[in-house]
Amino acid sequence: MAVKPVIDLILMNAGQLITVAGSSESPRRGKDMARIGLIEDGAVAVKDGVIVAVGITGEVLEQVDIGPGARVLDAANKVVLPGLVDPHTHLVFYGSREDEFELKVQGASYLEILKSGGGILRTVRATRRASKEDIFRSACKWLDQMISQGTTTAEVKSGYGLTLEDELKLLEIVRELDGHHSLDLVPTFMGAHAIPEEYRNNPEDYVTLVMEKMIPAVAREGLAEFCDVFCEEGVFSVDQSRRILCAAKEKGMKLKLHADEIVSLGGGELAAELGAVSADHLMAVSDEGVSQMSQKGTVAVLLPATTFCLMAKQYAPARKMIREGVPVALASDFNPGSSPVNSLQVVMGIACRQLKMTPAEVISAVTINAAHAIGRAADVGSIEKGKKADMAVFDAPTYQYLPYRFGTNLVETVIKNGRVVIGG
Ligand code: IZC
Ligand code: ZN
Repeated sequence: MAVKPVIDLILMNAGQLITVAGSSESPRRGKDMARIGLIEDGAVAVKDGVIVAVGITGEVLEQVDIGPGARVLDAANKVVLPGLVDPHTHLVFYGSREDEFELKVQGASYLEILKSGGGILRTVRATRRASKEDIFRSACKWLDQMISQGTTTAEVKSGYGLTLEDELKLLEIVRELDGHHSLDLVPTFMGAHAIPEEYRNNPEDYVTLVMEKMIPAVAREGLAEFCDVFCEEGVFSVDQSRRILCAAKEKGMKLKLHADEIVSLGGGELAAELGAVSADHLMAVSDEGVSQMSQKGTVAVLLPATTFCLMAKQYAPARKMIREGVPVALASDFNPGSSPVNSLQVVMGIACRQLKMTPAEVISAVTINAAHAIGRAADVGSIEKGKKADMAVFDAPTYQYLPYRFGTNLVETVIKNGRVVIGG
């Protein structure tokens, strides 16, 4: 008889264990987005931070030996999900912009504020002035808030430095945060987040700086896995975005794009053309963009909390994307301007109501598809043997209850790499 693994943690009797298993190779699309692998009376056994058995509690108990001192967690009447994955955040910034929020409530637009030197550029000024320690401390606070709400892996973009030194400083902070905090981070270089004030009259020179100085330095230091560009009217054109992303691709970075957020420029098409891993936002994506993304398997990372915070009318066409086979993921877009929201539970609630995604589709979108959007699907995003033991336990009778009960943190326990980091 095979030797049973001696486990150090078991979570058992779960009312609903949602595994989202079976899609580590490629993201879920179409009707498969609603297949979430529900097990009633479920259990997960963990050894050295890795999942070793998943199934009905009685069956899992037969397959393992519970080691002395092992943690035994009872999840009766609870819903257990894979640790949530947030594939789009801008969390290394300093300061806040609640005064601009007040102006927006009174009718000012996001792009008008940016054009007049506010918005991203204001946060750039505050972030350049701040010390590394201050930015680190502020980001730690955001990460604490995120993990307490069930997020165990997140992508983080630079983009509030906009000089070689400041962009490197922000990516170094991301690296330090990843080592220091239990939440796992995936770094993205986004020097092309805005044209900095000092290049206002010669934006092409800034594009050259990004391509010829910043990207090679970031690649040399191994500070970012992805490169992203804010392709938007008045920010970076489609042509500039293409050139920057091609330079990054040449240096071995994977690609993302802020695409068709406010104005329909063809960002979805560009992301598909370049083989980007994801195109994000897509509120104004064209039919052609959706069709090309479907053909290429580009993940659509939708950010409905941003649409909500911008008080915009037009949400991304999620139903059309799912119908046409585009893999859909969801993210917070956490940033001090267009989305001061770092709770994926809030995003899930908005996604059901405004994108008309079902609770099951939303769960695929914040777990396995989100993991695919940041190249981590082999390790996280589902509860299955061999994957990292990242799980969130919610005080909820059913999985549908999660997006239904909008605005309250329902997380009771979070397990990261097999360790209880929240509750328990
Ligand atoms: O600070 O406004 N959209 N980048 C692109 C942002 C929003 C962040 C910000
Ligand atoms: Zn963004």
